[in-house]
Amino acid sequence: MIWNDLHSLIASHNKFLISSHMSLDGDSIGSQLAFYWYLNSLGKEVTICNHDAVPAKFTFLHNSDKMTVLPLKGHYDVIVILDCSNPGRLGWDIGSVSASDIINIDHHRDNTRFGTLNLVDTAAAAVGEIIYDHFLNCNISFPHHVAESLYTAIMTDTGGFRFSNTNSRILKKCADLADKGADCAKIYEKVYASHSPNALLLQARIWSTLHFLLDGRVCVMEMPYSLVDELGAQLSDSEGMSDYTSTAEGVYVGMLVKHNENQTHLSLRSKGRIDVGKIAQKIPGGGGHSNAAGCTINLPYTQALQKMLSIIEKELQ
Ligand SMILES: [Mn+2]
Repeated sequence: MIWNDLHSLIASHNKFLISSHMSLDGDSIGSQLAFYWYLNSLGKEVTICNHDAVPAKFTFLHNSDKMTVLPLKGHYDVIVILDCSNPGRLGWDIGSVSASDIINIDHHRDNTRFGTLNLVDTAAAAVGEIIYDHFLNCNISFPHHVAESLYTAIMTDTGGFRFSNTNSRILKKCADLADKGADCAKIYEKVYASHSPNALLLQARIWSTLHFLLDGRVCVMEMPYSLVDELGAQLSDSEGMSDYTSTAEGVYVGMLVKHNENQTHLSLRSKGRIDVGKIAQKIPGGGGHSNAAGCTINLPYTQALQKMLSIIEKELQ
């Protein structure tokens, strides 16, 4: 029984490092903070360290100020990796930390089971849901700020309860989290309705690049990374823009393409039957969910886009 294995592994160790993927999102932050509270409540020594800082819209979450960025310092008994399908997405070398165990908790179906203990539930809407299940299974009661972290994790990974992973099970769990103190309206406002003026200016510039390709079946928005600094915005201010690209009628695949001179990152979105996770996997290091995925191509924008379009064209045949 995996819950018991997790429980006894935690019980027999003291120093823990928690980390997640590059470009932190609501699930990676919320689940890290919930696990941080959990390990602390068991009297463990816990460090959270990630490649990237917490985006401003998530800093309302309790203990988000405890989330540090690289470099890693010190020795750890156990590394807990959350919401990360493979170590390559961490942005740091997992081999450089001599921990005896790696706990891998994730819901990505392309997870490589890189841990010494793997808790991968591809049916879960978010890692926040898996951690909540663990708390329920072990009869662990938690303070309201943990309810808010878990609710934030699930809300963001369901696209604000709009994606196809939203169902009665998820809504019931989120209702329970509201009962346990999660302030739904506050969390919505912090995450989705609080923008800096520069963030909106950045989004306006990205909107202005919108165009359709492959007979209207593909929608593209693009952004040079330099635009973020130019407008005094944050990279995370472009997050969520990719979701709009798959909303137009007739579009099968949408993408937000961020690029610098030699490298291009594509955030792919789809509705229904087109599996962008499989499309992203055609690029080394790429992957994700069926309707939301991403990959990085080491080519300038125009060439990278061409490469992706030829993959999509075959997929749409
Ligand atoms: Mn997730």
